[in-house]
Amino acid sequence: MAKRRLSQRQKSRIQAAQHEVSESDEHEHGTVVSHQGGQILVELNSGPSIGCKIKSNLGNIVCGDRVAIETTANQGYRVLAILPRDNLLQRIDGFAQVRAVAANISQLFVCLSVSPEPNLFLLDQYLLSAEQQQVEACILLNKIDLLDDINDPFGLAQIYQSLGYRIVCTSVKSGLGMDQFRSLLQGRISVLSGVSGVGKSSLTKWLLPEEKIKIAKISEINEEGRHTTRASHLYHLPTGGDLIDTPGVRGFNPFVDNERPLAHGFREILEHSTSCKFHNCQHLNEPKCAVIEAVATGKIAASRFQNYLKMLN
Ligand SMILES: Nc1nc2c(ncn2[C@@H]2O[C@H](COP(=O)(O)OP(=O)(O)OP(=O)(O)O)[C@@H](O)[C@H]2O)c(=O)[nH]1
Ligand SMILES: [Mg+2]
Ligand SMILES: [Zn+2]
Repeated sequence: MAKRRLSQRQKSRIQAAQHEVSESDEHEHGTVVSHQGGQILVELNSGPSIGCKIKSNLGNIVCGDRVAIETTANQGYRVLAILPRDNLLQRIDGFAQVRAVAANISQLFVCLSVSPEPNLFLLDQYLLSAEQQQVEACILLNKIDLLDDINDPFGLAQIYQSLGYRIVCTSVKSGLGMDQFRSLLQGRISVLSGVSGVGKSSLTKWLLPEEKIKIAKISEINEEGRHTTRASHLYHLPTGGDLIDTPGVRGFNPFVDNERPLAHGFREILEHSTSCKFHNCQHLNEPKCAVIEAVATGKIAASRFQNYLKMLN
């Protein structure tokens, strides 16, 4: 208990110090455009990009973070503080540690592809994160050149369009849907996320042919990507807007804000839950549960409800 109190106190002290730095005019400000190992690349508001070290105790720093910088004694640069964030996408890694994915974003593209095939549980995990952080989410299905029939592939439109999510189908190969994709990026800070091999870097490279961006074939044995992109990178687009390409994930275990019920990450469950008998209904097996009723009558897609239950566990 004593240990926890101390660490809380330390935390507030660090936050107060950071707040002081971010309010002061003494330090230059910039945006993190990449982070690899202990080094981050910061684009200063005054123009140039500089490599920076990070002051200890700052916690996770990610692409999109706005930071305050100081010059060190040996003419290097160091991040002193992270400026207040509009939002922060976070996941829990395999070691139960909270990992930041990107900060201050306006749009999350959950990237799926024809091969590897879409994983709807992963999609719902991303959508939950976006709902919790109040970030607009868009579902992108890439590699549609591999499909014979492009009429509602994988039944995505049937489930997700009616919930109000935009679905964009693209092919980097044939160019289909790419103009729509580009127009959605204008004036926004967008993130491309999803499993390895769906084509996140290919989409980025299509927009920025001059950039050195690594792309690699998926494995012929298991049709999985090869985790080609190792670190996130924020790019400025010539047509306006910024785009963050991220490394492919195996899974995305979202960091859930315990203050809010999980149903807040599922639009239709949240909507129906207002008619449940109990205000704290978890929609498991409570009597007069409007959510369970809506699943039974097909108003809520069974896969969405299954994924909700899976996450609740
Ligand atoms: N047929 C087809 N293949 C594509 C398309 N887009 C990308 N690919 C291929 O998919 C493979 C993986 O592409 P990447 O862009 O490296 O995938 P990624 O999502 O960035 O993968 P990670 O960096 O590992 O997360 C490459 O062989 C690409 O050429 C497409 O629209 N159609
Ligand atoms: Mg990549
Ligand atoms: Zn209920």
